[in-house]
Amino acid sequence: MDLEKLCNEVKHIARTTGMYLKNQQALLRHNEIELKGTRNYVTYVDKEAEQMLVAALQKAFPEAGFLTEEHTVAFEQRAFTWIIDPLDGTTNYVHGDTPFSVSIALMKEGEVILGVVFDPVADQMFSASEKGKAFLNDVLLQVNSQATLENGYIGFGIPYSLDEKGEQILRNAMTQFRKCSFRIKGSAALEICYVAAGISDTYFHSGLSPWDVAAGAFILQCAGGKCSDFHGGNNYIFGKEMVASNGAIHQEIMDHIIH
Ligand code: 2AM
Ligand code: CA
Repeated sequence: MDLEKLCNEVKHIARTTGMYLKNQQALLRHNEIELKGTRNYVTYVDKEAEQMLVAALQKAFPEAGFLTEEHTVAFEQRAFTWIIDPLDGTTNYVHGDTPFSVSIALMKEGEVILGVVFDPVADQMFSASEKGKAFLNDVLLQVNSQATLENGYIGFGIPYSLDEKGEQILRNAMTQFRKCSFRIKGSAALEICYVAAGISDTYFHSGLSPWDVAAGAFILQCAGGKCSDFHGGNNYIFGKEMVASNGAIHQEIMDHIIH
Protein backbone atom coordinates (compact mmCIF):
# COMPACT_ATOMS: atom_id res chain seq x y z
CA MET A 1 0.00 0.00 0.00
CA ASP A 2 1.51 3.35 -1.07
CA LEU A 3 0.42 5.61 1.80
CA GLU A 4 2.17 8.69 0.46
CA LYS A 5 0.32 8.41 -2.85
CA LEU A 6 -2.99 7.85 -1.04
CA CYS A 7 -2.25 10.86 1.19
CA ASN A 8 -1.78 13.05 -1.90
CA GLU A 9 -5.15 11.87 -3.21
CA VAL A 10 -6.77 12.56 0.16
CA LYS A 11 -5.29 16.08 0.21
CA HIS A 12 -6.83 16.70 -3.21
CA ILE A 13 -10.21 15.42 -1.96
CA ALA A 14 -9.98 17.59 1.19
CA ARG A 15 -9.17 20.63 -0.95
CA THR A 16 -12.15 20.08 -3.27
CA THR A 17 -14.54 19.67 -0.32
CA GLY A 18 -12.95 22.58 1.55
CA MET A 19 -13.45 24.91 -1.41
CA TYR A 20 -17.10 23.82 -1.55
CA LEU A 21 -17.46 24.77 2.16
CA LYS A 22 -15.78 28.11 1.58
CA ASN A 23 -17.99 28.97 -1.41
CA GLN A 24 -21.20 27.93 0.34
CA GLN A 25 -20.60 29.91 3.53
CA ALA A 26 -21.76 33.24 2.11
CA LEU A 27 -24.82 31.60 0.51
CA LEU A 28 -26.05 29.89 3.69
CA ARG A 29 -29.41 31.29 4.82
CA HIS A 30 -30.72 31.44 8.37
CA ASN A 31 -33.58 28.99 7.72
CA GLU A 32 -31.10 26.38 6.47
CA ILE A 33 -29.41 26.05 9.86
CA GLU A 34 -30.62 23.31 12.23
CA LEU A 35 -29.79 22.60 15.87
CA LYS A 36 -28.69 19.09 16.96
CA GLY A 37 -28.73 20.29 20.58
CA THR A 38 -28.06 23.52 22.48
CA ARG A 39 -25.16 25.34 20.72
CA ASN A 40 -24.75 22.32 18.36
CA TYR A 41 -25.52 23.30 14.75
CA VAL A 42 -25.77 21.41 11.48
CA THR A 43 -26.59 22.52 7.91
CA TYR A 44 -27.22 20.94 4.52
CA VAL A 45 -23.60 21.92 3.78
CA ASP A 46 -22.26 19.46 6.42
CA LYS A 47 -24.31 16.67 4.86
CA GLU A 48 -23.51 17.51 1.21
CA ALA A 49 -19.81 17.84 2.01
CA GLU A 50 -19.87 14.49 3.78
CA GLN A 51 -21.47 12.80 0.77
CA MET A 52 -18.82 14.32 -1.51
CA LEU A 53 -16.08 13.00 0.76
CA VAL A 54 -17.56 9.52 1.07
CA ALA A 55 -17.91 9.14 -2.71
CA ALA A 56 -14.36 10.33 -3.42
CA LEU A 57 -12.70 8.35 -0.59
CA GLN A 58 -14.58 5.20 -1.56
CA LYS A 59 -13.16 5.56 -5.06
CA ALA A 60 -9.63 6.23 -3.76
CA PHE A 61 -9.59 3.19 -1.42
CA PRO A 62 -12.64 0.92 -1.74
CA GLU A 63 -11.58 -1.55 1.00
CA ALA A 64 -12.21 0.94 3.81
CA GLY A 65 -15.46 1.51 5.69
CA PHE A 66 -16.60 4.81 7.22
CA LEU A 67 -17.19 6.46 10.59
CA THR A 68 -18.62 9.92 9.94
CA GLU A 69 -20.08 12.83 11.92
CA GLU A 70 -23.31 13.19 9.94
CA HIS A 71 -23.93 9.45 9.52
CA THR A 72 -24.81 9.71 5.81
CA VAL A 73 -23.22 6.25 5.51
CA ALA A 74 -23.60 3.37 7.99
CA PHE A 75 -20.57 2.27 10.03
CA GLU A 76 -19.31 -1.24 9.22
CA GLN A 77 -16.53 -3.04 11.07
CA ARG A 78 -13.64 -3.47 8.60
CA ALA A 79 -9.82 -3.65 8.83
CA PHE A 80 -9.61 -0.10 7.39
CA THR A 81 -11.91 2.80 8.37
CA TRP A 82 -12.11 6.38 7.16
CA ILE A 83 -12.95 8.63 10.11
CA ILE A 84 -14.24 11.91 8.73
CA ASP A 85 -15.65 15.24 9.78
CA PRO A 86 -16.83 17.11 6.68
CA LEU A 87 -17.10 20.44 8.52
CA ASP A 88 -15.34 20.82 11.84
CA GLY A 89 -16.16 24.19 13.38
CA THR A 90 -19.82 24.34 12.31
CA THR A 91 -20.64 26.97 14.95
CA ASN A 92 -18.03 29.32 13.46
CA TYR A 93 -19.31 28.47 9.99
CA VAL A 94 -22.97 29.31 10.60
CA HIS A 95 -21.99 32.66 12.16
CA GLY A 96 -19.94 33.60 9.10
CA ASP A 97 -16.75 33.17 11.11
CA THR A 98 -13.51 31.19 10.82
CA PRO A 99 -11.71 28.83 11.25
CA PHE A 100 -13.42 25.69 10.01
CA SER A 101 -11.96 22.60 8.42
CA VAL A 102 -12.31 19.24 6.71
CA SER A 103 -10.82 16.39 8.76
CA ILE A 104 -9.99 12.94 7.33
CA ALA A 105 -8.19 10.04 9.04
CA LEU A 106 -7.57 6.50 7.87
CA MET A 107 -7.47 3.88 10.62
CA LYS A 108 -6.02 0.37 10.22
CA GLU A 109 -7.02 -2.13 12.90
CA GLY A 110 -7.44 0.55 15.55
CA GLU A 111 -4.35 2.64 14.65
CA VAL A 112 -4.48 5.84 12.61
CA ILE A 113 -2.05 5.63 9.66
CA LEU A 114 -2.93 8.79 7.71
CA GLY A 115 -4.33 12.19 8.65
CA VAL A 116 -5.35 15.27 6.67
CA VAL A 117 -6.92 18.48 8.03
CA PHE A 118 -7.62 21.36 5.62
CA ASP A 119 -8.59 24.97 6.36
CA PRO A 120 -9.86 26.36 3.04
CA VAL A 121 -9.93 30.02 4.14
CA ALA A 122 -6.35 30.15 5.46
CA ASP A 123 -5.32 27.68 2.72
CA GLN A 124 -3.61 25.50 5.33
CA MET A 125 -3.27 21.78 4.52
CA PHE A 126 -2.01 19.75 7.49
CA SER A 127 -1.05 16.16 6.66
CA ALA A 128 0.89 13.09 7.77
CA SER A 129 1.22 9.54 6.49
CA GLU A 130 4.56 8.52 8.00
CA LYS A 131 5.81 8.53 11.61
CA GLY A 132 8.10 11.49 12.22
CA LYS A 133 6.88 13.53 9.26
CA ALA A 134 3.97 15.97 9.47
CA PHE A 135 3.44 18.85 7.06
CA LEU A 136 1.71 22.21 6.81
CA ASN A 137 1.41 22.63 3.05
CA ASP A 138 4.95 21.57 2.05
CA VAL A 139 6.73 22.60 5.25
CA LEU A 140 7.80 19.95 7.77
CA LEU A 141 6.22 20.53 11.21
CA GLN A 142 7.66 20.37 14.66
CA VAL A 143 6.06 21.10 18.03
CA ASN A 144 7.46 23.95 20.12
CA SER A 145 9.42 23.53 23.35
CA GLN A 146 7.34 25.60 25.81
CA ALA A 147 7.65 23.60 29.04
CA THR A 148 5.69 25.65 31.60
CA LEU A 149 2.28 27.28 32.00
CA GLU A 150 4.05 30.60 32.60
CA ASN A 151 3.59 32.49 29.29
CA GLY A 152 1.90 29.47 27.75
CA TYR A 153 -0.37 29.78 24.66
CA ILE A 154 -3.16 27.32 25.29
CA GLY A 155 -6.18 26.20 23.27
CA PHE A 156 -9.31 24.64 24.70
CA GLY A 157 -13.01 24.06 24.01
CA ILE A 158 -16.17 24.16 26.12
CA PRO A 159 -18.25 20.95 25.83
CA TYR A 160 -21.82 21.31 24.49
CA SER A 161 -23.07 19.54 27.62
CA LEU A 162 -20.99 21.08 30.39
CA ASP A 163 -20.91 18.68 33.34
CA GLU A 164 -19.42 19.14 36.80
CA LYS A 165 -16.04 17.73 35.80
CA GLY A 166 -15.92 20.08 32.80
CA GLU A 167 -16.76 23.03 35.03
CA GLN A 168 -13.97 22.05 37.44
CA ILE A 169 -11.49 21.97 34.54
CA LEU A 170 -12.59 25.45 33.46
CA ARG A 171 -12.18 26.69 37.06
CA ASN A 172 -8.69 25.17 37.15
CA ALA A 173 -7.88 26.92 33.87
CA MET A 174 -9.20 30.19 35.31
CA THR A 175 -6.67 30.05 38.14
CA GLN A 176 -3.97 30.19 35.43
CA PHE A 177 -5.43 33.25 33.66
CA ARG A 178 -2.75 35.60 35.03
CA LYS A 179 0.03 33.35 33.80
CA CYS A 180 -0.91 32.21 30.32
CA SER A 181 -3.00 33.09 27.26
CA PHE A 182 -6.05 30.93 26.53
CA ARG A 183 -7.75 30.69 23.13
CA ILE A 184 -11.00 29.09 21.93
CA LYS A 185 -10.81 28.86 18.14
CA GLY A 186 -13.78 26.51 17.56
CA SER A 187 -12.36 23.74 15.34
CA ALA A 188 -10.87 20.92 17.42
CA ALA A 189 -9.23 19.31 14.36
CA LEU A 190 -7.37 22.52 13.53
CA GLU A 191 -6.55 23.38 17.13
CA ILE A 192 -4.74 20.05 17.53
CA CYS A 193 -2.84 20.81 14.30
CA TYR A 194 -1.85 24.21 15.73
CA VAL A 195 -0.05 22.31 18.50
CA ALA A 196 1.66 20.17 15.81
CA ALA A 197 2.76 23.37 14.05
CA GLY A 198 4.27 24.83 17.22
CA ILE A 199 1.68 27.65 17.31
CA SER A 200 0.00 26.51 20.55
CA ASP A 201 1.67 24.59 23.36
CA THR A 202 -1.37 22.48 24.20
CA TYR A 203 -5.09 21.95 23.52
CA PHE A 204 -7.61 20.19 25.77
CA HIS A 205 -11.31 19.49 25.43
CA SER A 206 -13.92 17.04 26.69
CA GLY A 207 -17.03 15.90 24.83
CA LEU A 208 -15.15 15.30 21.58
CA SER A 209 -15.92 12.59 19.03
CA PRO A 210 -13.48 10.40 17.01
CA TRP A 211 -13.94 12.50 13.83
CA ASP A 212 -12.94 15.68 15.71
CA VAL A 213 -9.59 14.28 16.84
CA ALA A 214 -8.40 11.24 14.83
CA ALA A 215 -6.61 13.08 12.00
CA GLY A 216 -5.22 15.90 14.15
CA ALA A 217 -3.91 13.54 16.85
CA PHE A 218 -1.97 11.52 14.27
CA ILE A 219 -0.54 14.68 12.67
CA LEU A 220 0.48 15.93 16.13
CA GLN A 221 2.25 12.67 17.01
CA CYS A 222 4.08 12.73 13.68
CA ALA A 223 5.26 16.26 14.57
CA GLY A 224 6.72 15.03 17.89
CA GLY A 225 3.77 15.89 20.15
CA LYS A 226 1.76 13.89 22.65
CA CYS A 227 -1.92 13.00 23.13
CA SER A 228 -3.61 11.46 26.14
CA ASP A 229 -7.02 11.14 27.70
CA PHE A 230 -7.78 12.98 30.96
CA HIS A 231 -6.29 10.08 32.97
CA GLY A 232 -3.02 10.11 31.04
CA GLY A 233 -4.01 6.97 29.07
CA ASN A 234 -4.38 6.29 25.35
CA ASN A 235 -8.16 6.37 25.06
CA TYR A 236 -8.28 9.84 23.49
CA ILE A 237 -9.88 9.00 20.11
CA PHE A 238 -12.97 7.13 21.32
CA GLY A 239 -12.90 8.28 24.97
CA LYS A 240 -14.31 11.81 24.34
CA GLU A 241 -11.56 13.56 26.34
CA MET A 242 -8.22 14.68 25.05
CA VAL A 243 -5.13 16.58 26.03
CA ALA A 244 -2.88 17.33 23.05
CA SER A 245 0.50 18.92 23.71
CA ASN A 246 4.06 19.51 22.63
CA GLY A 247 5.04 16.81 25.19
CA ALA A 248 7.14 19.18 27.31
CA ILE A 249 4.13 20.90 28.94
CA HIS A 250 1.91 17.79 29.17
CA GLN A 251 2.48 16.90 32.80
CA GLU A 252 1.96 20.46 34.00
CA ILE A 253 -1.38 20.65 32.18
CA MET A 254 -2.40 17.30 33.68
CA ASP A 255 -1.34 18.39 37.19
CA HIS A 256 -2.77 21.92 37.17
CA ILE A 257 -5.80 21.88 34.87
CA ILE A 258 -7.09 18.38 34.18
CA HIS A 259 -6.74 16.82 37.65
P1 2AM B 1 -18.22 20.57 15.38
O1 2AM B 1 -17.96 21.91 14.85
O2 2AM B 1 -18.12 19.51 14.30
O3 2AM B 1 -19.47 20.46 16.20
C1 2AM B 1 -15.69 23.35 19.28
O4 2AM B 1 -15.57 23.31 20.64
C2 2AM B 1 -14.99 22.19 18.63
O5 2AM B 1 -15.25 20.98 19.33
C3 2AM B 1 -15.49 21.88 17.24
O6 2AM B 1 -14.45 21.19 16.61
C4 2AM B 1 -16.68 20.99 17.47
O7 2AM B 1 -17.02 20.18 16.38
C5 2AM B 1 -16.10 20.13 18.53
N1 2AM B 1 -17.05 19.43 19.35
C6 2AM B 1 -17.49 18.19 19.10
N2 2AM B 1 -18.27 17.75 20.06
C7 2AM B 1 -18.35 18.76 20.95
C8 2AM B 1 -19.04 18.91 22.17
N3 2AM B 1 -19.76 17.92 22.69
N4 2AM B 1 -18.97 20.08 22.79
C9 2AM B 1 -18.24 21.10 22.27
N5 2AM B 1 -17.54 21.00 21.15
C10 2AM B 1 -17.59 19.85 20.48
CA1 CA C 1 -16.44 18.17 14.53
